[in-house]
Amino acid sequence: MTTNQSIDPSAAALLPVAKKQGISTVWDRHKAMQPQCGFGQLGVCCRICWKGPCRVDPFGDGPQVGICGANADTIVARNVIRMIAAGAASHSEHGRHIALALLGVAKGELPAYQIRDEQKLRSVAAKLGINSEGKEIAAIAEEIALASLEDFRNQDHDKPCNWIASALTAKRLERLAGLHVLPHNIDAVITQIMARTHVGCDSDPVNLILGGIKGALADFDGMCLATELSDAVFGTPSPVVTAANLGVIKEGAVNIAVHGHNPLLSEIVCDVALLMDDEARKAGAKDGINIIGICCTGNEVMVRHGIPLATNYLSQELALITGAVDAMVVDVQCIMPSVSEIGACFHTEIITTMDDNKITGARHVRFREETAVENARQIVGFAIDAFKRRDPLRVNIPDFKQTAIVGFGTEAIMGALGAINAEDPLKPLIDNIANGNIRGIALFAGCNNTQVAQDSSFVTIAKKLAKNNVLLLATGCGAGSFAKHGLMSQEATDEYAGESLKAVLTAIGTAAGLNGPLPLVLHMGSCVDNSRAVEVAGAVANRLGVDLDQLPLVASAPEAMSEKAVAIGTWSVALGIPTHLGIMPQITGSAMVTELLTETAKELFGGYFMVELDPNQAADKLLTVIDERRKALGI
Ligand code: NFS
Ligand code: SF4
Repeated sequence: MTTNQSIDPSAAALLPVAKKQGISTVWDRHKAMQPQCGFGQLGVCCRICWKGPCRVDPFGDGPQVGICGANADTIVARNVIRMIAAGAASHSEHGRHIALALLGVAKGELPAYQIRDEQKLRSVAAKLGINSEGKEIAAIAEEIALASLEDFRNQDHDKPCNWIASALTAKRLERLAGLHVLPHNIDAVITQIMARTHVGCDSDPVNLILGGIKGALADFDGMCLATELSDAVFGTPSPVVTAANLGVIKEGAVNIAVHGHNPLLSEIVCDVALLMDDEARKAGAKDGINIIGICCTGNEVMVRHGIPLATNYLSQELALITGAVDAMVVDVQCIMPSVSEIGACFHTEIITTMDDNKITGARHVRFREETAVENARQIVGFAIDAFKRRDPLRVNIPDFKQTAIVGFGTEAIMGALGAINAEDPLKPLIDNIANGNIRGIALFAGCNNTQVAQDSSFVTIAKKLAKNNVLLLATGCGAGSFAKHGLMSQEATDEYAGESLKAVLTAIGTAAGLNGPLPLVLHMGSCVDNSRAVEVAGAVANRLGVDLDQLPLVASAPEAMSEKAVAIGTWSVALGIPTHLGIMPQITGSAMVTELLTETAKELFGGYFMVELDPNQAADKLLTVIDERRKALGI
C-alpha cells in the first residue's frame, strides 16, 4: 500500500496513527505551506541587504531590478552559489572534524578510536604522495591528517587542494585549472563566495557561477577526505547482509536511532551498546540493545557494520511515531527540528550531541572525542531509562523490512571484479561496458523532498534503467530508498535487471562468493561517499585514456532537497557528468543562469544539469545521454 505522500508502506501504516494522535508530520506541514512563494521558487527573491527584500517580477510588469539595481540574473546566481557555499561548508566541516580526529588518534590522544584499516591508511598515503615505507602507522596517520588539514589553510592560490589533486584524472585537473575553478583552500573558497555575494560586490552572473563551481569543487575535496579518512579510522566497507525499513525496530529491545551524518559519534554508540547490552536486558529488554540508522549516519554504520537502516530523510518522524524508539541520537545535518516535539509526545529521548547543532526541547549531551566512550555510555543509559517508560499500548512497528546487501565501496567493487580477473580487476567492467552488456552507469544520490511522493522517483527511474542494463550505484537517502524497497537484494537483480546486466551481476557476484548475483543497486555509502563513485569512474577513465565527460556515466538526484545536494550536483557537472534533477531548481527566474548550468556547462565541463520532473521521461533521457556517450566513444 502506498500514499500520494510516500510509496514507503511504513508511511501508509503510520500516517493514520499520527493523524489519530494529533501529531503533524512533514507532509502536513508541506500542505499547510501551500501555495509556496513563486518568487522564491524562481530564485528571484533577494534578502542580501536590509533595503530588501527585493523581488524581480518574472512576468515583466513589475520591477526588473532590486533597489540596488541587481537584476534577476545576479540575484539568482548569488542565491544559488550561497547554497553551494552552505553545502560545501557542511560537508567540509564534517571532513575537518574527521581529519582533526585522525590527528588526535595519531598523537595517541583519543583512546576511543584506532586505525582500523592500516592498509587503507597506506593506500591513502600513496594517493597523497606521502612515502609510508618503514614508517610507524601513527606517523603516517599524522602526515595524512596534516596534508588533509592543509586543504583548509593553504594560501597559495596556484596550488590546488591536495585531495582534489589526488582524486581526478590529469585531463580533468587541467581543464578545471584552465577555467580557474580548482579550489586551493576549502575555507577560503567558501569565504570568497560569501564575500563576493555581499551587497555591492560581484554582479556578473557568469563570474558568480564560476565562483560557485569552485565552491562545489571544494565540497568535493571535503567529501573525499571525509570518506577516505573515515575508512582508515572506522574500516573500509565490504559487502554485508542487513535489512532496511521501520520493521528493523524491535519491540523487545532498547531501540536507539543514530541520525545525522558524522560517524565519530555513531561508531562509539555502537561499540558501547555492545558493552551495555546486559544492562538493557536487566531493564526488561529481552532483545538487548538494537541500534538502527537514519539518514547518512545510518548509511555510514550500515555499510561498515551492517547496522540496519530504519529509514531515510522524509520519514525520520515516522520512526518516532512507532512509539518504540527509546532514544534518537543526532549529530549534524538533515535532522528535522520537529523531532523534539514528536519525541515529547512519546517517551523518546531526543539527544543532540554537537555544540553547534542543538534543538530546542532536546536533551544535549556534549560529545567530545576525548570523552567519547563516557558520553556514549551516558546516551545509552538515557535510552535504557526511557525504555522503562515506554508505553507498550502505543507501540506500532510496521511489519515492513527488506533484506539489503550493502557495503560496495571502491575497494569492495574492485574486490568483486578481482574475483573474475585478479590481475586486472577493471578489465571485466570495461569489457562489459564496451560490449554493451552494461549499457552505462548511473549514480543515484540525494535526498527526499515533499514535492514528490517519497522514494517514488528513485524507484521508478532505477527500475527502468536496470531493465535497460544500466549498472546502478547509490548513496545517501537514495541508497536508503533502494534498501527500503528491496532493490539492494539479489532477488531484485533477478526480477528487474535486463538480461545482459543480470548475466554480468551474476557472474561477478558468484565469483565473489555471494552465491548469486550482486544486488541490483550497489550501496556505496553516505552522501560524502559520492567521492567513491568518482574514484571508480576515474579509474575506468584513466584506463581507457579518456576523461570523465566521455564515459557513459550519469548521475541523478530525483528527489533533491538540501544545499549539500546543490553542491554535489554542481561538482558532478563540473567533473563532466550529466546530472539529472527531478525537482525544479530555484534558478529558473534567470534564463541566463539556467542556460549556463544546462547548456554552457556542457561546453565548459562536458557535464550539465538536466531537469525532468517526470521519472519515466527522466529515465528515457538518461538512456539517451548514455547512448550518445557510447556512440562518441565508438562502442
Ligand atoms: Ni545527503 Fe545525507 Fe539525506 Fe539529503 Fe540529508 S541525509 S548528506 S542531504 S537528506 S541525502
Ligand atoms: Fe534588494 Fe539589492 Fe539589497 Fe538584494 S542586495 S535586497 S536586490 S537592494
